[in-house]
Amino acid sequence: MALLFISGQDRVDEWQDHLKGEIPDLDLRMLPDYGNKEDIEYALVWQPPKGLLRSLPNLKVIFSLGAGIDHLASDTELPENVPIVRMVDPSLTSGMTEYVVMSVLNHHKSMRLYREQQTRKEWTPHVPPVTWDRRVGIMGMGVLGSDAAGKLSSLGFDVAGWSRTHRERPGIKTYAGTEQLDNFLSETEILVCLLPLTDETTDILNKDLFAKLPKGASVINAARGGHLVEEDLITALNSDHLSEATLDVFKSEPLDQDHPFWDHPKVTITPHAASFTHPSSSVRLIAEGMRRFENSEELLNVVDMKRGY
Ligand code: NDP
Ligand code: OXD
Repeated sequence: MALLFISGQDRVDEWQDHLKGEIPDLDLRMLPDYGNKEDIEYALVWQPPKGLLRSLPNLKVIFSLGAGIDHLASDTELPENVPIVRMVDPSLTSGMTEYVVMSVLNHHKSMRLYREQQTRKEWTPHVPPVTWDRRVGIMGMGVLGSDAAGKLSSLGFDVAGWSRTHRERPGIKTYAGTEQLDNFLSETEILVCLLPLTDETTDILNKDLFAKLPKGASVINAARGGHLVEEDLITALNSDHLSEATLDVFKSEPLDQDHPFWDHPKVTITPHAASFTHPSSSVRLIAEGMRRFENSEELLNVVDMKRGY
């Protein structure tokens, strides 16, 4: 079985070792010399060159190296009728939950202010509310949002979640659809975005949405840069309507050297590093997906391309 592997990362050797360890008879192909197009039956990819996947006549399944599939959906020439399986992996989920919990705690405990104060040798404590009086709102209650919501809730935070369809989660207030978005926002002090990037969610973090958050609220975007209207965030921070933002993802990555976010005192930046897909755990899911396909069993975590995620 030939699998074409296209990685956006520089951990190619690690991936190779784990793939071969998990699937010993795997015929692993990589760009640029991947041999006969006819041989390729599976693809495991991050940001493949546009049109490439469609040119593989015997492709059975596309595995996305990421949970998000916007890197594939932006290819207008994707093959029709080839299922896309997205990454749902415990290591990716726990990494994201760590990032969200860390960022929420940083906002909750005023860590940005303390870092600033330290540069002035200033000794001023800020008393946070108790966690059960701190309202955290998570946009996107899928695999990642639900896990983060559960962990934040067990730390005592007052957690709410917003999704497209209604989701019941024990101990979490849940809201769904555009009709319940305003209520969700009005009760959110720390907003976390974990939505997939689709036509409906592009530019969703904009000035109208920020205006619906209470004054002093903060924003954490760990999903995609395409969700955020960057200049609207800067305006909301400069006017003190929003207190701070932690951003892992950007419209254009790497973030341009001249971008105003770099020097903004209320912005914390990480370089699309909220979480990673670790080969040691995720190759098992790829092997399982291939096994399922070969045995005509139902594939798991297949993307609904009409819905966009
Ligand atoms: P899921 O598909 O499991 O969850 C998506 C959630 O978003 C669902 O709850 C869904 O609602 C909700 N949603 C989708 N569209 C809308 C809408 N229009 N309005 C309201 N809610 C909506 O995705 P994951 O949790 O696995 O991943 C989320 C995203 O996180 C990925 O798409 C990716 O872009 C990003 N990500 C970023 C990483 C990083 O390192 N920065 C790492 C990994 C992922 P419903 O439940 O009703 O379907
Ligand atoms: C993902 C990512 O989508 O790492 O998994 O961004």
